[in-house]
Amino acid sequence: MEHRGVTVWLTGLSGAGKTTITKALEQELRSRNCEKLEVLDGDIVRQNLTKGLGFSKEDRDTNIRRIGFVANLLTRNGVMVLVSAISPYREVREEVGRQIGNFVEVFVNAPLNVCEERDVKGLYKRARAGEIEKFTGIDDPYEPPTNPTVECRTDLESLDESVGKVLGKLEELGYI
Ligand code: GGZ
Repeated sequence: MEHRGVTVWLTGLSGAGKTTITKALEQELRSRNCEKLEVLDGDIVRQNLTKGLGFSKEDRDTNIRRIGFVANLLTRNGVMVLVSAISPYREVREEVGRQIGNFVEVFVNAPLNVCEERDVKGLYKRARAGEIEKFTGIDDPYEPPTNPTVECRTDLESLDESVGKVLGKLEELGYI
């Protein structure tokens, strides 16, 4: 299937479900023969493209701008890019969105207490114990999108429902 380039940007707290939705979306899009597809996951990008950056506002903004730069290059070459990063600051998310243009913002939303209960990697526990500083939601801010293209309430809806919402929006906007 040929499609227009677009960046689908998933933002939300650690443990909200960004990576899970991204993987399911990738699988579904590939099964629909969407071949020009690339995933940029914050966790992995931080091991190479943005290696060495920490979690100060400045470093997080640099992380997001670099991811945005690469996503923009890919998008304008007709690639569908799935970005998964906490991206806690509204201003830089919006800046990157304006640059890319073909930009779908997905707010992966689960309340902090739910993310903390899930604590898939045990990071919240470590943050509460003071072993990790500047942990988003604990002692560092998260600014929710004011007008996301799609909102997935992962505490209230199933994975299939969340993925279906994003796919539905991509269809509605003519990207797939
Ligand atoms: C938030 C942190 C932190 C702090 C390490 N705050 O859920 P994860 O574990 O697998 O993914 C998180 C990842 C955050 O990287 P991002 O590139 O998405 O962040 S940002 O967009 O804000 O630049 C989390 C882990 O790294 N992690 N320390 N202090 N998340």
